[in-house]
Amino acid sequence: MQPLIITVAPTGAELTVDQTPHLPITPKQLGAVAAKIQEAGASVIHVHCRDDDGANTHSVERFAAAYEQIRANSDLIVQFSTGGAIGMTPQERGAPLQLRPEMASLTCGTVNFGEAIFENSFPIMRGLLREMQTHGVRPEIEIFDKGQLKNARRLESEGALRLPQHFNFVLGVPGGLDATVHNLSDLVDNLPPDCTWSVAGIGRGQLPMSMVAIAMGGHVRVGLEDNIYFSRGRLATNEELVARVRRIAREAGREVATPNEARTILRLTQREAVATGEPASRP
Ligand code: KMH
Ligand code: ZN
Repeated sequence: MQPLIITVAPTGAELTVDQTPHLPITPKQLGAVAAKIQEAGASVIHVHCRDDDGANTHSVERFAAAYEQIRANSDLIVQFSTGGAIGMTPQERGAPLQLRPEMASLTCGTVNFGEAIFENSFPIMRGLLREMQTHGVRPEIEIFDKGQLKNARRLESEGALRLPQHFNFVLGVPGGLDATVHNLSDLVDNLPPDCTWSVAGIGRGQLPMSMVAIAMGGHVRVGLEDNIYFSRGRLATNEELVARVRRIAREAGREVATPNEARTILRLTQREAVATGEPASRP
């Protein structure tokens, strides 16, 4: 089996510092967390930004500062969120792509999200994919529900999305598929050819989904964006969640991927040809 890629989503858009003191908010805090999670075994960081008060922001300046701090403190693959927070415009969500991170998330369809709607119509998805292509950014396809796999294939057939890519199954969001072994295995069975995959189980689904993915040969996303508890009633840090997955994987005979090994597995060693025609190297 391939080495295990552990992605960390350390912050997200839904949590507040009142819910957990371990949420990295500022660029400096994100840089410090990046060093700790890489040391613990992570190879990818999924980035959301906040302002100093903890409010969600997708400002290019804030992402630039976060990117700089993460780069200064780690060699992690940096993946920006284009999902942002509920209520952000598609333009806001796509603006930080001009900073040319190696990857960015792309949710492949609209989904209920608790009491809200996480909107990803075809025009929104096509627009974000165009921005990614312009800036040489590789999409990670986020799947919250099974029909979203079909949406990805439609985008491919239109030429808006090049496959194979890396898919992340986000399971357990109220409004999306539950975090069950059956659902995960069904999604994996319906993955387009040659694609790699990871699973992000929400809340108490995070640990069992990670264990199943380790056994199946897939990859794992952990982090406070998806789950703030280490065990019942005990708040987690991002690095503790990584370290636990690494321990379990090692017992199961899988070592974790270094960031460069993850780049090879995810075929990130060569950037997408950017719109100017020149393939660009990593920053
Ligand atoms: N905060 C959610 C509405 C992504 O990062 O691409 C969307 C989200 C997905 O977190
Ligand atoms: Zn996210």
